[in-house]
Amino acid sequence: MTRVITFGTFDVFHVGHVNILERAAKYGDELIVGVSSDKLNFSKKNKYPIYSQEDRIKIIQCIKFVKEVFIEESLEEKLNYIRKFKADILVMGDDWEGRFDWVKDECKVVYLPRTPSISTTEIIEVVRSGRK
Ligand code: C2G
Repeated sequence: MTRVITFGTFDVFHVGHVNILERAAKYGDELIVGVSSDKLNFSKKNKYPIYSQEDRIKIIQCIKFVKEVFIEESLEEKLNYIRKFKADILVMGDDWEGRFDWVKDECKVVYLPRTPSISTTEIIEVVRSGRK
């Protein structure tokens, strides 16, 4: 049984998020997802996500290739989450390339290319500007 873990905010959920979850799931038998808390987002980006953490968790729980979802409270807790959920592989998008190599003693780390041309930030900009 191979367990895969990944992390993200998954705000304004879009196909780039589906793609990374789908590809991550293929690395093992079970995919566990850490959804970053509203507080963690505020500390990282100085703003809160558009969707609340409860709604973001609910969306991820509905994805058919996701086995388990939990709240990620801190980036530094990664190793503890990996141990707690007995993950064998950590998968992240390549915008995080190298950033989590420090857990490599505990589990394999894989960075996957992001889906091009879509991001939460861009969707928010388009909606705010009323651009068509
Ligand atoms: N992603 C992707 N393609 C996109 C957009 C996002 O593959 N076009 C991936 C990211 O690389 C990431 C995941 O989707 O692996 C979630 O992205 P975000 O919601 O932006 O997550 P982030 O705020 O980077 O939080 O501990 C790490 C953090 O919790 C990650």
